[in-house]
Order: sequence, then structure tokens, then C-alpha cells
Amino acid sequence: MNALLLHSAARERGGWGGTVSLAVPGVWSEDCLNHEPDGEVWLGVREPGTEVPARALVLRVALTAAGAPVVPARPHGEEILRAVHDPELVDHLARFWHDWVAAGFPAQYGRDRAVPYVFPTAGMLAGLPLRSPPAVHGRAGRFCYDTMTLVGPGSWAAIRGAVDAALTAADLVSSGERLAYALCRPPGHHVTRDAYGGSCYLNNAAVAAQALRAAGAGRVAVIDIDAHHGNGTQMIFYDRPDVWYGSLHVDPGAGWFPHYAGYASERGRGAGDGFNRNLPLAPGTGDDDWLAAVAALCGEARAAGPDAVVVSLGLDAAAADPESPLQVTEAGYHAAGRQVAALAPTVLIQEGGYDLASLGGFAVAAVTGAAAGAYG
Ligand code: SP5
Ligand code: ZN
Repeated sequence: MNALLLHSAARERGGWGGTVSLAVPGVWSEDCLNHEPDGEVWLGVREPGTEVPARALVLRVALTAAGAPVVPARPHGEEILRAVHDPELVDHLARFWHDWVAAGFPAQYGRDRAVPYVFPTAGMLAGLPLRSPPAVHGRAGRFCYDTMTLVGPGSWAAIRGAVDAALTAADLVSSGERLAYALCRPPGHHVTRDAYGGSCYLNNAAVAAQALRAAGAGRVAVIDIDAHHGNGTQMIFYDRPDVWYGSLHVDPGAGWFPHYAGYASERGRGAGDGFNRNLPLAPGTGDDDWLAAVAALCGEARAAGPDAVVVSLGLDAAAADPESPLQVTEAGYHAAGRQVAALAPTVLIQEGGYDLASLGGFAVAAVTGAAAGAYG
């Protein structure tokens, strides 16, 4: 780990940071290290998983080595959180690990992490009201839609730390900073109003967008450049014209997570019709086509007239990333950062990005590009 961190830090000095210090505030919570999902259950088998605490360390070391000042996340109340999410989801996540332990699952039954086994799908309920089952193991799936998003002892502290980092970065931008970065871990863009999954528990980007609205931004654009579709963010704002959502991502129709959302035909609904844009990309897409899609999204976002921008900054489109087949380079992320941050005052929210050897360099490339777009 130390060798990896040093390698990562050393690369930055010869890379995008150059000799000029990266002046973008990087908001961070120490609590983000406490979430140890310790694997994911994929197709019935528990595997090591890629959403690991070392991700946050690699990102922090790389950005600070490039000169970014670290700003501690400030604790926030739950008001905005409960506006974006079903308050029962928030309560569930806050309490579930305690309930799991009290029911004896780690000590008596060898279940060291909480994983659901029954999911109350729309088809199962067929109109019945969604109950809160008394059995803890029954309740595990009430708000969860996959088996890859495990809950452990430090999860809730990290989930709150990530939201606080997003809210602190949004505060900075609302009070006049042109650009801020939140090192959110766990990530968030797969979480809908009341369902979590995809290694995400609460939607940091959606909470940041809602906070910008509450602080006076009349219109917000969320631009999602994670390799996966941000189905959670899309659905949170699907019926609303005040928060435009646009995403480019590997085509779910070609077999990629989240499978059930992220198609080009999803354009918003009701008052939100026309305020959602998906650009699915073929597996193997590299810089040229990826950047053309970024430019297309930015053109549409600009037309929406945003007063502020939230970027779901997933770095998993990186060529070496184990979770996506996109083939984007550091230069691609630098150019994307420049374009998105030029639109309006911008909050960068960390989402995915799982190749520890290249992650730091990609983060510095993206944030350095964003600084060039914001201040250039
Ligand atoms: C925030 C984010 O990027 N979430 C993406 C979660 C996608 N996870 C899909 C996992 C599918 C199983 N992983 C297999 C890896 C094989 N190398
Ligand atoms: Zn992703």
C-alpha cells in the first residue's frame, strides 16, 4: 500500500499538476475510511469487491500531492437528506447494522456483513403496501436492490461522512467558490429516493444538487461522467424541470450495470419531460467518442441555463478499470473536466474508479482540467 501511494504521488509531480499547485479545495471526511464492505456477492458468490477504503487514501494522497488544500467535511443536519431520500431509508441505514448485530448474525450465524436475500419487488407486492417486516433478515432487502452493497460496522459513519463532504463542497460553491471537489466514499449515484445498490447507500450528488437549489440556484445541471449510468440521480429528478440530468456511460443494453436504466429513450416525465438525457456508449469506447458525448451533454446542459453544476465524477471509464470496458485516458478526463467546469460554478462529487494503480493520476487529471475550465 505505501509503495502504491508513493508511486501515485510521485506521478502527479510530473503530470497534470506540474509545478503549479492545484488550487481546488478538496473536501474529505476521515469517516469515509470506516466503511469496509469486505466484498460483494456477485451471482451468488462472495468476491473481494473493488469499492475498498484504499480508494479514498489513493485519491487523497494524489490530490494533496498536486497541491489541493484539504477541507474537513462539516457535519450537517438531515433536513436536505430527508428531502432527497425517503426518511425511512435514512433511518434504516442508520440503524440496520445495530439491528443485525443485536439479532446475532455476526456472532451466532457467521454473517459478518449484512446482505439481503428477499427483495420486495413491484411484482412481488402487486400493489400490497410495503411493510417493514419484524425479522431483521427479512428487512435487509426492504430498501436494497442488489447483493453487491454490503453493510458493516463502519458503514453508516462513512455514508454520513460522504454526504457531509458533498454538502460542505456545495456550501463552498454556494458561498462564492467557483469550484470544489468532494472526496465522497462510498459513492452515491445509484441510489434512488428509496432504494440503494451499486456500492452506493445515499446519493451524494443528488444531495449536493438539492443543497445548491436550497441556497438559491434556480436551475442545476448534474453531469454524470462515471462509467455507469447514475440511475439513482436520474430517478430522483426524473419528474422535475429544475434539476437537469445528463449521463454518458457504457450501454446497459450491451450487458452492463445497472441493466434496467440508462437507455437513450429515458427523457424525463411530466414536468421533467425533456430534462433528462442519456448517451449510452459501446463497450470499448475511447477518448474521441467519449469526449464527443461529453461535448454533446455540455451543450444540452448549457441550454438548460444552469446556475450551478454538479459533476458525478466517476473515474471508472479509465482504460485499466476492472468495472467498465470504456477506454478513456488521463488526457480524456482532463478535457472532460475542463468542459464541464466551464459551464457554471461547479461541485465535483467523487463516484466510482477502482484501478488503484491509475486512480490518483486520473483524479488529478480531471480536477486539474476542471480548474482550467473554471478559472481559465
Ligand atoms: C459507483 C459505481 O461505479 N458503481 C458501480 C457498481 C458496478 N458494479 C458491478 C459489479 C459487477 C461485478 N463485478 C465484476 C468485476 C469483474 N472484474
Ligand atoms: Zn461506476
